[in-house]
Amino acid sequence: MKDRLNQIIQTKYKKDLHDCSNEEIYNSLLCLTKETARDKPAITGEKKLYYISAEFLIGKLLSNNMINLGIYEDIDKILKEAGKSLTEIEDAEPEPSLGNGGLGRLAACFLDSIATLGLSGDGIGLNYHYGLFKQIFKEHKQYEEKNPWITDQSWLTNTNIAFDVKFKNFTLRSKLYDIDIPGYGSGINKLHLFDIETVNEAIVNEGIAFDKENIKENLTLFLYPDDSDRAGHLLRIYQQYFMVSNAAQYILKEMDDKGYSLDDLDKHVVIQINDTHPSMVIPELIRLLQMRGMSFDQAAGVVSKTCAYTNHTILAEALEKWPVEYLEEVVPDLLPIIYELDRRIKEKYSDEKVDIIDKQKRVHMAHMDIHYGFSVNGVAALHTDILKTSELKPFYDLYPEKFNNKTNGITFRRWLMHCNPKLSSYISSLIGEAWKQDAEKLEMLMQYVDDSEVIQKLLQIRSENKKELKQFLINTQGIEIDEESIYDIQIKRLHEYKRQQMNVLYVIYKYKQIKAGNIPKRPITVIFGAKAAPAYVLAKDIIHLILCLQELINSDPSVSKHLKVVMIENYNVTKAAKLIPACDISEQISLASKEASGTGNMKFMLNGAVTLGTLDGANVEIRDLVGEENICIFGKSSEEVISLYEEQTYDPGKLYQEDALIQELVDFIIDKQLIKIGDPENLCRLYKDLISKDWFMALLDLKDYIAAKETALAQYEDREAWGKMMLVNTAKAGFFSSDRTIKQYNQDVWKLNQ
Ligand code: 26Q
Repeated sequence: MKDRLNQIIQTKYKKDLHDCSNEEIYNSLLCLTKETARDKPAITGEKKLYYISAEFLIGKLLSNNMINLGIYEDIDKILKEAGKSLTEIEDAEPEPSLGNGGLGRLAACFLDSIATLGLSGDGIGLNYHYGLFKQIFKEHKQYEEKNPWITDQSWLTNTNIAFDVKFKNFTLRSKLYDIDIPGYGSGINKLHLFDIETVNEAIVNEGIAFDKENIKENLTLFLYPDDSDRAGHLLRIYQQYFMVSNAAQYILKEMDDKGYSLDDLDKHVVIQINDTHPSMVIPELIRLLQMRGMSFDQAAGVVSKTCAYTNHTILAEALEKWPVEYLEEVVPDLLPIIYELDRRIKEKYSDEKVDIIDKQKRVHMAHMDIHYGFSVNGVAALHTDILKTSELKPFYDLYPEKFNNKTNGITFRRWLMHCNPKLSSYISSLIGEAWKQDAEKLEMLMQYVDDSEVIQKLLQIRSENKKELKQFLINTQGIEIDEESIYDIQIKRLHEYKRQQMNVLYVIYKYKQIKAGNIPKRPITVIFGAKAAPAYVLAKDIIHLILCLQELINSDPSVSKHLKVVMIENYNVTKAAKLIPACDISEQISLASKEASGTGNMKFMLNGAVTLGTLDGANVEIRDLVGEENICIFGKSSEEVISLYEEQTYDPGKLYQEDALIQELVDFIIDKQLIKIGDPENLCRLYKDLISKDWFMALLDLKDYIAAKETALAQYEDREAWGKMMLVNTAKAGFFSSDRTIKQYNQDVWKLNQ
């Protein structure tokens, strides 16, 4: 390894390792890692999975690829001997932001597990040049900039594969780039990212503004650019169709290359449709099969046995319904097929709720997936239950056999071995290395639950990780936090249903308490990290409030000794990996029934944080695993929330009027101290929304939340007992390995290697 690295460095830079800059070492390691992957066998099989997704939030790849290829430790040692630090070298790697959040990160974890389990399965998506925007804070507000990640040397490998994709008014030629996905101790799968030949990075102006109508040059520039107007929606349809047409052509090409008959498509191919973004793959495949001489009946039949759909959301506004008129404008060739698919459903079922095309001439993408796919799954037990009993009930009544649950998971290679090396090696010193292949073995840690030496060591590792995070925040944001304080962390996309605003109201509560002389036993650091969609007004108002409070509190010496607020700028996968191992309290406080699963909750649990959460998504399963005494649960249940929506009786104005504390906290949003720091328009709008609408019921659970958080903070003072909770959380996290999730998908849905 050492010789090869030196050779690469010599050829590239004509110097020795210890004279190289971190960037030069990074480029050399990139080369070495790609080369090592090339020497590993491709994973093959009679049947192959294609995981089609508009998002793959892969994060930085260097360390993870080295871990999976089994060269991480050698390289780490070689670098240390030359006086270099791998952590600093990693800083030179740009992070691709090819996803928004959970759904995209899940796809990346799945690729890791699919390869690790030796299953033949590739990802197919788009090669966004600027990905999701980079978040910048200016004057306490979020601004968006492009996030370029494709440099001369990158993980992308050029292929010679290209297809034509025909739109209404023009045809675009694609260009395929591949990224190797090495499994941990196994072979290689691929992530296929399609691009357009004619993409033009130069058309992006200030921020992330660009001509939305210039499809030939903009199609692969950004992930979901602002979709608040018609041009934005059309661009999104262009992207989706471009992705799935390439995917379908690629899949059929591989069938041909392997000499399989298209009649047997379902025996050799399974397609997982990641939310509805790739749903047009169904009509597109039918169209292509018809062009190859198959009848509509046969094509629809075989495609239905090939496609499976995963639902990631219960928020009605996030379910895609495209006006027929939009599809007409972009992909007229698909419409006769969609009309026919819809006609067959209308002929068979009289219930309008299961129509594909509704009375307002909108195509319900999820409905098409359910009728013409063989599997529908939710992403946590509670979520799947809600789909069956309420959101998708009419479909469950028609096809109970299609519905199944696959509780999400995370790859332990990235979310423990890489991000928390100290905890990882301590675990191995206690129970051996077998947990790395079989995560359920972490349960062996339970034998140490009463061993105070082990508990002390866990507490010590946590405090070392907290010191590292403190240094990171000094370096990156110039904010100094108290390493002895309790680190309370909420990191996820900004959305009203996730209720960052409720956490903010807690911060206001604590601020007021401290001002009134009720000093907490120990300082508290409340950390947020969140991007808001550029056109999501209230989400941006909440960010504004957090940034204003950060200034007010951190610059008031009488308060900042006891309470600090940190809003992480440009929260991303790399930052998550630094925050999670240092966390004491994991905030998972969505309105019950609204968070399909959550996966951050699993990452925190695995690293030994204690969850403060509602009984929502996978929190329910976390509670079942760790037991009530090792988690802090509060708030109304999903049943109660669902009935409140049904009865339409929730009235935040009443809660505000009748409860002095709620009133005092909400009023502070427009207190003159904050108005002086911030923008009255943003603060007033948020204030008004909370007392008149509060669609995600932050005020409903607020008091319960404050009480639960106070209890958790008090529990923290019994360090030994807290250390035990940490141990139980890590020990019981094995279930949330994405290896388990993928084994279940394979057993119940994909049936590869059988
Ligand atoms: C839809 C229409 C128009 C524009 C954008 C979209 C859009 C984009 C992204 C809709 C949804 C998404 C992403 C959804 C997502 O990340 N869902 C999360 O998926 C995770 C993995 O299953 C779950 O853990 C989270 O609970 C869920 O919120």
